[in-house]
Order: sequence, then C-alpha cells, then structure tokens
Amino acid sequence: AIVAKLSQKRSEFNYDESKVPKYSIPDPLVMQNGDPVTSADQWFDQRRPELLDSFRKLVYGQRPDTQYSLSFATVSEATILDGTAIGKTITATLQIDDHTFSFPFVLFTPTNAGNDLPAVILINNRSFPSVDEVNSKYDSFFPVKDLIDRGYAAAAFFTSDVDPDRADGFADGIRGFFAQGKPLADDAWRSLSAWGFAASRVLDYLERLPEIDSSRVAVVGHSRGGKTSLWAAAEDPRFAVAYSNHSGCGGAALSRRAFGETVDRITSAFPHWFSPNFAKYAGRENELPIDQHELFSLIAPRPVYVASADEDLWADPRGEYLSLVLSAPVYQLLGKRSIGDEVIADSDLTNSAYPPPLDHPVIVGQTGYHIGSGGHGLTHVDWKNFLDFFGRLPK
Ligand code: GTR
Repeated sequence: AIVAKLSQKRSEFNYDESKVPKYSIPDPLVMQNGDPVTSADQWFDQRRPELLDSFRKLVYGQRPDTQYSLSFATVSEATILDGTAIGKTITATLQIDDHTFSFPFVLFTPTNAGNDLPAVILINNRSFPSVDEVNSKYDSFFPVKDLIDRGYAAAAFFTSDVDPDRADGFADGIRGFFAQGKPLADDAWRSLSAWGFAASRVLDYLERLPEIDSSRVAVVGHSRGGKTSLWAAAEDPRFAVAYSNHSGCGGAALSRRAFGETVDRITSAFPHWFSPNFAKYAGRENELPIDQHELFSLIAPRPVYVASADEDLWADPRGEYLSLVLSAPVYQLLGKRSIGDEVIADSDLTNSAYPPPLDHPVIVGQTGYHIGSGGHGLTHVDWKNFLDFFGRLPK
C-alpha cells in the first residue's frame, strides 16, 4: 500500500477548493474536559500544557527527559565578507555518561558589533553552510551578507548532521544517542522534533555570548525546516520569534483541508518525521483532536511570520494562512493583536480577501504573512519581508 501511495504523482492530489472535505475546527480555548479557557493564567497553567502534550503524542513525539551535559568548541574562525563579518564553525557536544554526540553549526556576527545583536537560527534542510561557501557565494537560502548588513547575527546547522533525514536513520543521529542502544519507542520524538531540539542547543550557545541579545532570537526554516521551526518555538519558549516558509502539511497548513500534500502521503513518504499516531489520522483528519492553528496558539503571544508561494500548492497556501488566522482567539486572550482580528473568518475563508496581493506582506500585531510569486524555495524577498517584520517588533 505504501508503494502505491508513493508512486502517486503530486498532480493527482487535490487542488480544487470545492473538493476540500467538510470539517470542523477544534477550539483552542476549550479544555479537553469541555471547560472554556477564560484567562491568560488558565491558558498558561492548564490549556497550553495539555495542548503541547497532545501535539507531542499525536504529531511530533516526545523528547527524552534524560539529563545531559553540553559543551561547545570553536573549530575555526575567520574574518569574511570584505571584513564586515566574523564566521565561526562551532561544534556542540552532548554527553551522557561516557557517550557523546556532536553536531557542527556556523555563526556569523558583524565585526565591531555592540552588545545588542538580534539573531536568527536557520534550520538548514539542504546542506551545511560552511564559512568558506558563505564567503565566496551569495545564497538566498541563507543570505548571510544581507543579515550582517542589517545588523543580525546568523547561525545555521544542517538537519541531517543532527538526525539523518532518512526513514532508517534513527540509530545514526541524536535520537539514537539518547536511546543508548534501545529501540525507538512508539511515543518517542521523531526527526522534526530532533532538529528543533538542535536549534535550542544553538540558542543555548547564543545565550552565552555577551554580544547577542538572547531575548531577540528567531528560529527560521523552509519546508521541512519550516515545520521544524514552528515546533521548535512551541517546545522552547525562549525563541522570541518563529518564521515558517512554505512549511505546508505538518507545519503551518491545516491537516483537515487535505489540500495538496495529505497526512496519508507525508507519513508514508517521511515516516521518520512524525509520531506513528499522526499516520492513524490519514483520511480522517477531521477526527484529529488538534490541528495546526493550535501550533500557532502554542507560540502565542510571541510573534510569528508565515510565507507561502502562489505556485507551491503542494504546501496549501490558503491552509497555511487560515491556520494563522484561526490562532487569533489565543492571541486575543493574551492581549495581543494578530492577522485573524482583521479577517472575517469562516472556516474556508470564502468571506475574506484571500490571497492578499502577491509579494505584499500583511502585518497585524504579532503576526505577519506574505504569499510570494513563484514556487517552492526560500528567496531574498522572503528573507527581506521576514526581517522587516522582525525589525519592527518592539525591543
Ligand atoms: C517534500 C515534502 C514536503 C516538504 C518538502 C521540503 O517532499 O512533501 O512536506 O517538506 O519536501 O522539505 O522541501
């Protein structure tokens, strides 16, 4: 059956709004026992923890609670980009008893930086962005020159250096290290959560640097990295801002719409990304006790930015936007404005203006969104719009 699903072409999935199944949206402000959530205290003390727990159980898996020690070593350091930046390669090492696991990351800071640098951490699902490459070739996926020119520190690591991006990669990555030879538990974390965990370890490092303002660190990712950036921010409230670019199914997009990539398809193609429980909802997404708008609810009241692209229908742009819109009640409860405040949202946005004009960011309160023209990718314009959003947030 899996082979049949995987041989199905992307063009054979649903891209017709009229064929989106009927669904009902779970209310983030209703407790599992049916009680309404009426105060910020109740949100943080009761509802948010049970919702976080549901996402761990049903979607991304449970991170280990094993104690570990963490150390960092600078492997190399160079002045690059015509003297405007310092690029470092650093190794993060986790240790449990006498076992260790290491992964590399890069960090770029402007030369002569003060003590107040905001930073971004890119979860790079494509490759390891070495200091030499960054110095010799501009890459819009990780446009370090732009980031430095705008006064940001920029860090990045490669997902597969942390947890190999393959169905059978468990034993070879950080999850295997934590399992210490034990088999993969059913409820255990999957790769997206492992990559998000690594972003938190890079943040641990940034917290140690006097030149970084660790209260202004964004976690950024594209596609599978964008699914990860949202989950990373849900798991780790120290991330001040999250940016998800074209993250689609299992990221920003509502699972219930089954538009473009579906739960069935993604859990068959990438079984290592999600808890096996997620696959059980294939074809019956409306029975999921949660949906992805509640991932934004977990990030609230912190700022979040979402980007879609008009040709990237596989990622369901409308479903990504709708999900952000539907998180508004939680932002409101927590005293913040968001895009949903300005949209008369029925559950399929038929009464509201969607899409907004191409390449034109909509920013309301804590949330920003744009739909870019073009296909699946992380571009110079995506970064520019996100950094404009990040830059206008109050310090
Ligand atoms: C696709 C997958 C998407 C997205 C994308 C990417 O194959 O179906 O969910 O993650 O890969 O990461 O570029």
